[in-house]
Amino acid sequence: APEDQGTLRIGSKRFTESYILAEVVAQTAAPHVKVEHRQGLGNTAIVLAALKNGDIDLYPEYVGTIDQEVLKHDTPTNLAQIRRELAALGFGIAVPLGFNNTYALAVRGDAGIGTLSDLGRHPEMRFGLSHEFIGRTDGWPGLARRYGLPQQPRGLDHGIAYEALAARQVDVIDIYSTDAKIARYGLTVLRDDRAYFPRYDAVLLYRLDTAQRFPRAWRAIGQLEGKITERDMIGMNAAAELESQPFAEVARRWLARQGAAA
Ligand code: PBE
Repeated sequence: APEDQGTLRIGSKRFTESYILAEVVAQTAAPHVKVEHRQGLGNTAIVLAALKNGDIDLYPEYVGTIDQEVLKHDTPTNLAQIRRELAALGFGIAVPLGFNNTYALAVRGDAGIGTLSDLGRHPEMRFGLSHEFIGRTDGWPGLARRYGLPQQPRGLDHGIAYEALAARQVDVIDIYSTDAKIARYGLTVLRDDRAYFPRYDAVLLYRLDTAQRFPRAWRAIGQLEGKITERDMIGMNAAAELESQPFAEVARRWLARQGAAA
């Protein structure tokens, strides 16, 4: 097989899990090609722009995000249609990693409610939602409509949301279902009883020329398919966020465990 030429550039969005997944991919490719991890470039729109203009070759993304935020569909679309529309943009999705990381809303464990519908009966509850969630079509505007929620959210950085909730500065936050802090803070994740949120299965979003340019690295990366369980991902997020392990170290340890199991 021909050698891989040049540098494989991997991007990530600005949150813990994205950094870790990009490191897993980078370390998987590293024996085959020069790799560069452009870490924490920004929100979805910014990382997507980097992919479009060729600053990066691929990054970890989520199917629901690709459907609603990248392709701007306001109702869930099937995977074949998503692939067709991505191909027209020069992109592909590959290597489903094996877990779903959905948005959800959470409250303190003592709040006494259990579903998103319950929020409609508590207009006094104060919402602190991440900026991207407030702006997205699959985020707050559609959620407020679906459940008839009257509250006005305030914008919070996801990095401080759990602490703000614990300190009772807000009563409701948006969470990512693989966040380690859900369990750490004993939160109640509100059941999506009107099935608002789509699936956010983790995949790689890549420029279609990546497979040809980096055949060896691409084949190695393909071996990650289906290997990361939800439990693995929560554990890796916990190692980074609760034990302050460096992202590269978290990725290295997970890969080492895989090697031992293979
Ligand atoms: N998330 C949770 C997604 C959406 C749901 C943070 C993993 C994202 O777009 O990054």
